[in-house]
Amino acid sequence: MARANEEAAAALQEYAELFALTGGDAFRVRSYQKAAKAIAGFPEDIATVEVRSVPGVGEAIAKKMEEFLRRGSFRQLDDLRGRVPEGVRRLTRVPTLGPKTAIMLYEEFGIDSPDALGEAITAGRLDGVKGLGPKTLANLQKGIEQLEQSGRRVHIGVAMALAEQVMASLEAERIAYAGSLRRMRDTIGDIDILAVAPESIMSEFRAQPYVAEVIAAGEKKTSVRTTSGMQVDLRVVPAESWGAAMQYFTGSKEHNVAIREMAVKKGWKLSEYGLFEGERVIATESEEEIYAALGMQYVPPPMREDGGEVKAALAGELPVLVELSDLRGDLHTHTDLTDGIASLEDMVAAGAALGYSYYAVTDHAPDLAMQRMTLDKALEQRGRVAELQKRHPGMRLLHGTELNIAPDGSVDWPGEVLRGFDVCVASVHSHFTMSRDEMTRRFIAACENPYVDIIGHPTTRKIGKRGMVDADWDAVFRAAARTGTAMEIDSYPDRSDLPSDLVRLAKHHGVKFSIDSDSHAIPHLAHQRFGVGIAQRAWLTSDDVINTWPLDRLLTFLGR
Ligand code: DGT
Ligand code: CA
Ligand code: CA
Ligand code: ZN
Repeated sequence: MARANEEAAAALQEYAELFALTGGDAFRVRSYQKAAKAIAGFPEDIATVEVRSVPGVGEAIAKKMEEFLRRGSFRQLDDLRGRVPEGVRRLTRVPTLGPKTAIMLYEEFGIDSPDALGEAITAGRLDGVKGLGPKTLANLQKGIEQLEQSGRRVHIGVAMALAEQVMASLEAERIAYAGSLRRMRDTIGDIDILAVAPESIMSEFRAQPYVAEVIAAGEKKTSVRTTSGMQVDLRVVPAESWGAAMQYFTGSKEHNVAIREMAVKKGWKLSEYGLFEGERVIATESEEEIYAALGMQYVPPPMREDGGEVKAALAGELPVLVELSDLRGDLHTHTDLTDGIASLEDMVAAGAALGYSYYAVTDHAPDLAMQRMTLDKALEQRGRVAELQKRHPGMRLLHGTELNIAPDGSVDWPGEVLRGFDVCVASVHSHFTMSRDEMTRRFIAACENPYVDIIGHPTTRKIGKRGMVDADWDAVFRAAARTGTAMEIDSYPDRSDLPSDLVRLAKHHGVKFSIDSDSHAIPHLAHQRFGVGIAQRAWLTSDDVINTWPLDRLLTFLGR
């Protein structure tokens, strides 16, 4: 039976420790500690009895506990959590590290993060420190590792779903995500949400069922760890400085540094509250006004990485980025004939509902043995596609396949079979650890196959699971450009493959791209938004992306 006692006692104990840390009266500290022990040891669930009946619990503590039972925290605890230095709070997240030790490490050694603590222990800087024996230090190291594991970056699919859940759970006049998520990075460290809302949004936020732990609670900013382990920062900003706050908290830090320098050159100051000349407000309400006041084009968030965008925006030379609405189709999708879970009919209907001009079905080819594909099955599917085409006169169905690139660069079927497909994606699904030279030759051979149109998920990475294969990408992209083979931007968020830095390199070599969903189920079709984010981070225009092209131009590219 779950009792409220332990949690309430832990909160009171934490409050006692924070109270002591902030120089609180020692007598009261002891009375909080005694009350915490008494609550933990009380035989009945304090949620079902008068808290005042617990020995040692007076009126003031009872009030705090009643508030805790209502909403999982109490005002004085929230205040102290907000007041203790960020570095100390960060340290206290390390399992087995109490606030007393944290503040000692912070004040005497300047250690302000779990990372810094790990380095200090490894370097032996804490050897012989009173209260930190070898066993304690070893436990702290273990705690740091645990914390790192729970705080790892996640792929954008996980982060986006959580951000949308958080925004939907809160009442606000205005609410949006900023940070790396808005810049569409493929991995996200934490989620940054800005809101224009009454102060009560903070307690509403802390009480949400997805909150596992409140890391810091203040009036302007609350940080929580969610049940999935991700950190979410919620900031309440004044309505009139919405644009400035979005600009500041979208980052990247490097982009902001560059922008701030521009402001300083004009004798102005740029902060999260706005662009100012002394007391005079120059721009605060929208990002557009801020960039315009600085004499620049508006810089779309995915470009804000200090990768030349500031100079280009000043010169008025930013490219017009490809957008989701530019996509006219999807060139890599699966059905339940191989490892998809939806039928051909349902997938095609879902594609048509998205208003596509064309849609390619590209089930796996026979060399991926576990899929049990055969030429007969593929040809039978081709017949069904032709039948289905009659039901969807507005959308051209393309019968394709996802081939397997063998170690020598060959694919599943000979040319006379490949010729019968409208589109061939070719991907590496095995032998990931070949040497760089062999892998490079493998990709080049695949590009040189006249029937291979698109190299699927080229690096084969799976975020958090498998790294990229090793290849001389310059050589591969040169071959792709020369042979007219598109590189895929596989939008499936744990792939995000090619990643944006390689897309940028490939574009430099004159390569074209296909932004595909690699769908195995109907909801996956919507993943193309993530692929578009990758493309935008690489400065692609719609001309670079073959599946924004009208059908005729696409068919010419495919050369059938
Ligand atoms: P992440 O969370 O590692 O995926 O990356 P970001 O870019 O979301 O970084 P984060 O969450 O630390 O900070 C959000 C934005 O706040 C960041 O992109 C830029 C802005 N920012 C600007 N200056 C500073 C600063 O001095 N400190 C912090 N923490 N953020 C700043
Ligand atoms: Ca962030
Ligand atoms: Ca953050
Ligand atoms: Zn594949």
